[in-house]
Amino acid sequence: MKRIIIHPGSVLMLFILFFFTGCQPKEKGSNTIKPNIIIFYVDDLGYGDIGVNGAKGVKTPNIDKLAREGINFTDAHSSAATCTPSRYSLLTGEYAFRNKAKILPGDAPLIISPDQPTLPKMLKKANYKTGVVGKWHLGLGDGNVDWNEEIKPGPLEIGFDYAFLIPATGDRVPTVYMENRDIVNLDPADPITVSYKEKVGDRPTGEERPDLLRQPADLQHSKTIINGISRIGYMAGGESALWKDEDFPDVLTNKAFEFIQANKDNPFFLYYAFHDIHVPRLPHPRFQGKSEMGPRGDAIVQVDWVLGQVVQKLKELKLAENTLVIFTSDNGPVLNDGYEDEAVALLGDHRPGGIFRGGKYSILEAGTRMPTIASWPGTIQPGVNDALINQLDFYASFSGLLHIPLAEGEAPDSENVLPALLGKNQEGRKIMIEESFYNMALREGHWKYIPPLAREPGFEKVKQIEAGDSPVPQLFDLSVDPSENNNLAQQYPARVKQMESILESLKKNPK
Ligand code: NG6
Ligand code: CA
Repeated sequence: MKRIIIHPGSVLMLFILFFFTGCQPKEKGSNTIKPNIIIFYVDDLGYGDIGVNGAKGVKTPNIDKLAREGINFTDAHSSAATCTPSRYSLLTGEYAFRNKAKILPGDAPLIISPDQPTLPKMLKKANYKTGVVGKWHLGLGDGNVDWNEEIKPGPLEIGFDYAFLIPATGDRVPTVYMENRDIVNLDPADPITVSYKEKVGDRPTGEERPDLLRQPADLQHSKTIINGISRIGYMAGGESALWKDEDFPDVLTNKAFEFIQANKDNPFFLYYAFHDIHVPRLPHPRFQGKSEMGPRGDAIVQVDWVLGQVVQKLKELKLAENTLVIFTSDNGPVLNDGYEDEAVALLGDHRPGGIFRGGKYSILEAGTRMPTIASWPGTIQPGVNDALINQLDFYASFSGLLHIPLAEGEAPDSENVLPALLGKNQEGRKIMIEESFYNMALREGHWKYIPPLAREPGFEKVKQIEAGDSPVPQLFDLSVDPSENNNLAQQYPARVKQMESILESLKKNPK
């Protein structure tokens, strides 16, 4: 019998090798660890809407577990207080205002150019497979989209290998799914026509038949009635392709499972963009009544369920320790955003923005300060992190992690905050713009400067959100006044002047 002699040194070497590599996949001949990356992007979820951040009236056990086993960020921001701009920044690493990105109609052209560098394109350089599932709202086509033909440019032209989309939002037509470049289940004999200008086809509108509505809607949302809900925009045809809003969690999560399963043996990036908790809030019947806050709270329960399902799937496939999960939201909370669904009436003592004032559309902190969790079991040390970070920064941080150099001008506003993201320090960025529906503010550490803006009250009147603008300059010290109650502008005129000039120069040029 042959004796195998194992040198004690080689056992040690093996041990060291195992200790440092774990089971993370590595490129041959390189030391780069390539975790799978999943970004869970909730829509309109506020800082205070999750249990770990003080939610009342709704329980979020899966989100809380992710936060306890990962890092809960207290000063992490979306780039803007509305959806399209935030998504634009997340995928390009560029402030949305540089591209004049605003909330888009459902038939708008794609606002990211196929020539532009993007986060998924950068990840593909590191051999990632990239997928997006859920709400898109970045426009599709080049200005005259025909929903019955191949739709492009779209996600596949800007770096995604796979896409299963809600093309715009849940409250905008077309109310159909799109997979890669095609509308799902479309009958060619019943083609889709969409118009944001005039009525097309014979579906009743909310203005004509309010009696058919499950949720009363404002004028803007009173166009085509589909699934008992009137939407923004007109749509004819496509009957066999219509979605049922209540099925979103199951349909989208199954698509995410398929993508994860198909890519379990190579690094993947999944951008899971929830429709929840945006209006219209129509959680699946099994989640109805599961919170004390009506449909808005039940939609949060549904989000929590989806997160739990995907995390469980990662465990089953033995991918959990090799996956960096980020959970966050695109803009602050809103109660009544066009439909009456009891969000205001059933709020109780729940504070959707936590201790922060404002919400969706607003220049106050709750507009962009997002519930944000990063988890990478075995790599990230659990904790709470107060670093100032922005979703813009995922781009440069992941490129740092994967050693993919950025070209000149690529992701121009993105900063590598990887040490904070992985919990190694609490140092984020020093300065940052916060963009609201109307205005732009500057954060410099714990200081916040909001330029004066005189205008008629708009959204806040209807939506019960404080827009936060004022005809006079505002300066807040968030370290002692996180709720932005005490305007210090008169007390610190030099600081106001200095921050005003930093803001103006940053608006003109990145960094
Ligand atoms: C607004 C809609 C609002 C919502 C929002 C987009 C009106 C009056 N309001 O214009 O209901 O759809 O756009 O939300 O039409 S977001 O989260 O996608 O930015
Ligand atoms: Ca949103």
